[in-house]
Amino acid sequence: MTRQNESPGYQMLPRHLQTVGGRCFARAGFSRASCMNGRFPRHPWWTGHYQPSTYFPVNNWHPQHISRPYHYFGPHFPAIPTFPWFPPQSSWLHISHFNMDAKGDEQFRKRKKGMDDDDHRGTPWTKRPYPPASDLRVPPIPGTPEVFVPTGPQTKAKAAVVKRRWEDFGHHSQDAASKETFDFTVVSYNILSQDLLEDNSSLYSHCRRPYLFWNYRLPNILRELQEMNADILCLQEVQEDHYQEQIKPYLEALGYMCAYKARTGSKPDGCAICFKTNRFHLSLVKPVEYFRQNIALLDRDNIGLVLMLQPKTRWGRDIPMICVANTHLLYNPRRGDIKLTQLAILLAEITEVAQIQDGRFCPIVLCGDFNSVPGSPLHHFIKTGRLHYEGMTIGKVSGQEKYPRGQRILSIPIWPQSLGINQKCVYEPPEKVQERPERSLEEETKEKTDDWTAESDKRVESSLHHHFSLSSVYSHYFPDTGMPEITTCHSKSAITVDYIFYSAANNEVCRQPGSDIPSNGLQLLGRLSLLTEQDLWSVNGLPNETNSSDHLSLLAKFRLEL
Ligand code: KL2
Repeated sequence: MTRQNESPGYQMLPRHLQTVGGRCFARAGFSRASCMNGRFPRHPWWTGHYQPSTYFPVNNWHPQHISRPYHYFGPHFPAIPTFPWFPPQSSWLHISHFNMDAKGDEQFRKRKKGMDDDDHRGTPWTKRPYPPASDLRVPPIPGTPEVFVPTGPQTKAKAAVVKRRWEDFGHHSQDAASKETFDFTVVSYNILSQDLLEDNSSLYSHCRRPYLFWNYRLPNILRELQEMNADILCLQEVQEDHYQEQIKPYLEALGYMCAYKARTGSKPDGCAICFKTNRFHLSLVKPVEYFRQNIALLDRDNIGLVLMLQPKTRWGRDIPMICVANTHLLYNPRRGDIKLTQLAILLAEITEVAQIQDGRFCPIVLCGDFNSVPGSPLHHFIKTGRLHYEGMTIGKVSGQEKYPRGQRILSIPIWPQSLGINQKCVYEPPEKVQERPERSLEEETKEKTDDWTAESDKRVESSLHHHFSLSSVYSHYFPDTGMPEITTCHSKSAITVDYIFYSAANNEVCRQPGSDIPSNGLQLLGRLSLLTEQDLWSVNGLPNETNSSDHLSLLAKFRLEL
């Protein structure tokens, strides 16, 4: 049997792609493994993994040569054009008409159909080839800490820029100058995994094709990380092979130690937390999986990662630890029930490691892509520590959609007791869980019909709580114009979904009631400003020539009083 016969999806491809090979376009019945092995080339050129071509010297290279599938070049043209490892150059700006062509651009076509299937457990992912880390030629890093975004007409040789400003709040804390303090910076950045980019190519139809290749994006991402020079990096959508072979070695050379948690299931990306070894000792690594074999609700492969870090100071006395958590919650806009449960698991895990004494917690920094917008019930829950969800539809939880499609009402409770996590997002001792055998919703409702306390009971039961007092580094709207801040921008949306939450020093909740013990919270000293949607479209949205993810990086500076 031929491969064409094995896959109905494959037969649907245009003739040239049936023989050229490359990515698997139909996940069902046509695994990546079978796609990448056998007679299919190990280096599909359009994924950005290039074999050097003897016909096509680097200095004659022109981006237009890779703007079309190679069969357009005719039979005498080299089969695999060269796409060398080289830094972004302004000379690239003379490229014309690099927008992706919808018709015939089959190599970037979405491989699987069905809306929101961001997390279906599919066929195993097969590692694709890539140049080794030693081949990386990252452009020299200019001394300026500013991050630039180019703008202006595509044909101009010199790009205009939209600057992201450093917003300094340090003046609030001048009295702290006399105290012993520990200042540190944190980045949260969804770097857009190449695999997801190719899976969801329709989101990037506004982009010039060369900017979507991994070999182009990687040096930009690494340069941006190096420029920000943060003490802690919380990265999402880090593809495992890119992490192991390129990102981790590069960051280690910059003085970071890195921890990584891959998604469960078939998607090849995960979350990383990297920290400067001259600033912190690593005390604990806690990978968090949201998938549970026996709980139908938790059938998705998202993950989180929690680190306990001990600041290194010259005083060398007992310094409070810092808990750093990073996650990428489920994308599916309709499944707020799953998102809330994933968040509850992460909060329960943080509670386990961040509790110090008397119910107090060490300072917490919670970063990530929460796939929920500011003001949504999920965001409200993180910030206020409570959520009354009775009668709320699952599609409303994340606020991603103006007209939410998930119409089912959140069940009470949202997750089954067998998860072992109570409504305060804390792991419950197993005895407690056993004491209260699981009842069906009908049973519970029937029991309570005649009970005069039923209503107030229901209100308590349909409320979520958590013990942390978290503030958001960003305010989500520009105070002068009221325009929303944007953290992710592509063809289908421009919204905030990324956050850095932290235990704020001025929050009384961080303090034991009536106690003189210092609050142990963090003071926000500054942040790198975000942009409006208009700013981003003025530079062709994301990713673009300079910013190589569909998210912006978030950067904050904190102070810990010792
Ligand atoms: O919005 V994201 O992009 O936080 O950057 O998180 C998810 C989405 C990521 C991981 O699942 O993949 C993207 N439509 C739009 N984006 C999608 C879709 C989809 N159907 N599926 C996955 N993603």
